[in-house]
Amino acid sequence: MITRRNALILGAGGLLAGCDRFTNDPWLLSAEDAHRFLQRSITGRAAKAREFRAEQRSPFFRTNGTANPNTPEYEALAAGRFADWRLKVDGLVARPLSLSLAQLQSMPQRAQITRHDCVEGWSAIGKWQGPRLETVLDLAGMRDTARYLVFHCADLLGGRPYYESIDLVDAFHPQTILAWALNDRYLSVGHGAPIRLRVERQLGYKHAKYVMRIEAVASLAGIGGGKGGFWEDVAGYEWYAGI
Ligand SMILES: Nc1nc2c(c(=O)[nH]1)N[C@H]1C(S)=C(S)[C@@H](COP(=O)(O)O)O[C@H]1N2
Ligand SMILES: [Mo]
Repeated sequence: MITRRNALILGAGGLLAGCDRFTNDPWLLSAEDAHRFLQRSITGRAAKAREFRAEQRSPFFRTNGTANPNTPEYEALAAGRFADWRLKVDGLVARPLSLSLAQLQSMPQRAQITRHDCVEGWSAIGKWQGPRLETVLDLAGMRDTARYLVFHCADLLGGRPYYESIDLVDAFHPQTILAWALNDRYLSVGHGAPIRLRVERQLGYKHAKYVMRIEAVASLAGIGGGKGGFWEDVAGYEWYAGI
């Protein structure tokens, strides 16, 4: 997995070579992407990602990265259909939380049909459902010093814990949800059961699967390799992976 990505990044002669849709220069964009670029500069980060109709969903939604964390702890949780799984919310919050899947499911829910764009060059459209991250953060109460949220995952990739982080603009964005369902079914293990982050304005690697803990922090410096995410640390991917 890492070897394939390394080959892609190092061997292909530069980061994202050939993927002109990721450039920041509007003159190099296709008409559709140029329009989106201009729209984005007018509406800013509060703009919503495009949503689709039910019949536009992809017949097959592939998995990528870890398809099963395969640790004894995760196996035990999965064997019990995640009844004993708890989402920890801690760090710079007024009230640290430990939430069951049932509690997350009993909160107000948001469903959205969006397109997942992986940096490796594939996309898929699916319907995601779960509570808004904002609902959970309001329960915990963010302290004034919190600037980022770190998503700690159950899996290791190449021996390193997968993690990701976002800032508070994306944390409170209306389409940022903790999804437990894909296409009206419980998430499969491959797609990140029991919950995965959906942060629709950013590329696929930001959408942490197997989330175990959400930590509110003032700085990303002390976490992992310090660059705010697994791929940011190991391959120099952008921390803000906007699309
Ligand atoms: N915990 C964890 N989250 C992860 C990954 C991973 O390997 N581990 N891979 C990322 C990447 S690169 C992508 S494209 C998506 C893939 O999500 P999917 O398997 O549901 O298609 O998950 C992201 N989140
Ligand atoms: Mo990806």
